[in-house]
Amino acid sequence: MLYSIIDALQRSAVYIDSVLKKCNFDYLDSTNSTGDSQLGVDVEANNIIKESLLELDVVKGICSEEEDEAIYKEGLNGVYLVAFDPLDGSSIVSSNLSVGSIFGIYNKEFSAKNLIASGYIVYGPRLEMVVAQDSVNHYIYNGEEWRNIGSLMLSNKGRINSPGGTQKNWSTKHKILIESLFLEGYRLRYSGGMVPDLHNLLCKGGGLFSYPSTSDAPNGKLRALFEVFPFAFIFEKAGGEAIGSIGSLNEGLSRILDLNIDSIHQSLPCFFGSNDEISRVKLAYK
Ligand code: AHM
Ligand code: MG
Repeated sequence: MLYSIIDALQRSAVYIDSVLKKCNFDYLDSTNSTGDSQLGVDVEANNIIKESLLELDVVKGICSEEEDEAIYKEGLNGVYLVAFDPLDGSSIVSSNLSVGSIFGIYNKEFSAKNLIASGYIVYGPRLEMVVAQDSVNHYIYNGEEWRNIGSLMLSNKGRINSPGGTQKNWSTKHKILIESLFLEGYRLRYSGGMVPDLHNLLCKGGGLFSYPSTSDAPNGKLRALFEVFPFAFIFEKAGGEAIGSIGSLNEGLSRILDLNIDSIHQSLPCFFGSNDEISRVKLAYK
């Protein structure tokens, strides 16, 4: 059953990849629910994924970063809900950096505990897809078909540091944490697209990606349903961890997949990484 959803997303990926190769990257006059300006290609990618999912009998509903509300199908037996960010990295697409699509597949309800599979597509020099269920499978498209090239697993400790958010707005404890990793020899890798940045961590065996609470964005930037929950699921299945918080950071950081959200467009501070780096984050934020 899940296979038909993955198949639809793979077909959408090929289509969106061809659109990205041809289109311009002009902004429209419209904004999405979070208030972000929309590119024509954001809307086009959204329509491609939305239409390919809604025509499947197994899909009960969808929810997209580019739509105000979730869309439910009436009177059918589908049980799966799919939440997706159709084109993540709008701010870097015009400079031809890699961008992606992110998706989470939920059983009956859009809540972290009901997430049963998730993944992302990378539109880069190669078209790639990663799907996490029991393990994390890595596919590449060779121009004709998708090939599974193996599974992704994180080491206990990595060497990459990918720190998001405006640095002048970081808290002191966050600055100390990030600086301590650099002083130990971690290398900076941050493109501004969470798909290529987190994919790089997964392919290179680990490290830390952070998008913290900042003075200008106390709830972080990245959205729970469309970006954070799917990657939390992937990192756990790859042997790593993902922690974050809803609301006040005074309540501390918790496992992201145990968190409950109040609205579909909610954002939260988040940390993804190997076990060693996540232990350091917990200590730094204690
Ligand atoms: P988008 O959905 O508008 O593209 O924003 C999400 C992106 C993530 O891919 C990335 O990690 C983050 O925004 C980068 O933000 P910043 O430029 O503040 O570092
Ligand atoms: Mg996004």
